[in-house]
Amino acid sequence: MVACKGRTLGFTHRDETPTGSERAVLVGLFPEGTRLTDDLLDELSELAESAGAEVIGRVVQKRRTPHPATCVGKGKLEEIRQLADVSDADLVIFDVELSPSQIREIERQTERRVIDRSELILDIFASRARTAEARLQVELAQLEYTAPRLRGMWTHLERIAGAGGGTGAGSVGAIGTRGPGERQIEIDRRLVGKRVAFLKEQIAEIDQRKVREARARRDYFTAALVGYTNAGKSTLMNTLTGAGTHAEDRLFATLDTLTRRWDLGNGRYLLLSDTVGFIRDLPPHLIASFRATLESAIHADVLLHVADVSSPHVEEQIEAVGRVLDSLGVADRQTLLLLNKVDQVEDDAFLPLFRDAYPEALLISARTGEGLDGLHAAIDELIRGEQRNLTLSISAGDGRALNFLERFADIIERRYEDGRAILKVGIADRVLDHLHGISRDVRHAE
Ligand SMILES: Nc1nc2c(ncn2[C@@H]2O[C@H](COP(=O)(O)OP(=O)(O)OP(=O)(O)O)[C@@H](O)[C@H]2O)c(=O)[nH]1
Ligand SMILES: [Mg+2]
Repeated sequence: MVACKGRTLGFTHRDETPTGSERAVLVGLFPEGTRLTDDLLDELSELAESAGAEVIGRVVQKRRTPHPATCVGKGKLEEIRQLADVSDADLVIFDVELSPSQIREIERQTERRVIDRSELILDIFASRARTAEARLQVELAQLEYTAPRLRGMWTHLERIAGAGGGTGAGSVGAIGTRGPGERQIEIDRRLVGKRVAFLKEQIAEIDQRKVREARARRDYFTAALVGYTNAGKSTLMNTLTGAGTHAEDRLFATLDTLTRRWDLGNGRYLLLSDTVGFIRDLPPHLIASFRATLESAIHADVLLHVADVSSPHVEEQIEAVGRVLDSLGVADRQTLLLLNKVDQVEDDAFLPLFRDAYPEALLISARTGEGLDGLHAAIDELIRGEQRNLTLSISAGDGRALNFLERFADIIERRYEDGRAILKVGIADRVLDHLHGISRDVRHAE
């Protein structure tokens, strides 16, 4: 509940009024035929709580297509309004994306502030961003997503405030005191435009730095942890590298990338990066502006896709992560699926089912260490790859290249001629590529 203390949920740019925790009604829209079970809005509820809201009610509707003006139908909207009235709610959170005009209309009819799932996620990111880089990226995503919604918000909220509408703290009062009106909106729009341009410049600079850093790492193999939020990526990072990074049982515990050396225990090591978790329907603006943070994942040789096998939604989560990887353009990257938290699976009968469904996956526990020997072996094999025999000639003084070769290729024969090492090796194409990146003076010999 402390996450958004001092800020108003989802309204970093619309309303800066400090409030305590806000009382929220959750609304979900599901296709006809969906079985209405209690857990339908569980993830949204966790997100809302992560952002510091108190969830006081849930409303679901089955509809084939969203109502163009209000997303849910008229009767549902009235139900939401009544529920918000009796439970003294400040806020209505929709599990789907709403257009600016839908937000405006729903707010008018419910007399409550309304945010959608994307705004909620952006808000959580805003409250968690620690590094300067993450802050810039979140701010840009927020401005791009929220700015188009500003005009409607202010004009009609002014009307609500004028009519004495609205209820909870910070819902409309502060917006009224900000003096919205056409002129104010125009000024703010110009400021938003300027700020967006400035942020883009700053982020471009960071991008360039990241590319330089990635180049500097070329003589390492890199692996990146990716996966649904709360799957156990940071915990695995800690277990594998002793990184001491922050792991916690809440959504989006990690926002910044951390890279550490990961020893495979046979003289070989690689660099492992932990990064932000994914979630279904991650706002596209957020993916776009987080590209730099995700750069280490985008350029990694191997992706370790961590999934929480103890979650009843593990299959959907694996698919959602697949979609994000797709949108990042890395869907065909070499990926190892890790079904984590096996220690938490209560019914052992499930495990063979997972083995069948994901035959390539490894069952592991980042907490107990179960299955990690298998992970080491699998990574070692992946990195060294499919080998072919070649003869290479390298300057005998090139310690960096020779060391690398000893680690990641099999040296079959070695002799020295005229200050050069002539090596017959079993080597994978990828290792050879890296070797050329490390040294310009690697020659193919007979
Ligand atoms: N029982 C069990 N719990 C685990 C395991 N791995 C992680 N957890 C718990 O799951 C929760 C989330 O772990 P994190 O490592 O923070 O997850 P993450 O994937 O980094 O999450 P984000 O940073 O939010 O994307 C924590 O409470 C961990 O202690 C495991 O193997 N077994
Ligand atoms: Mg994490």
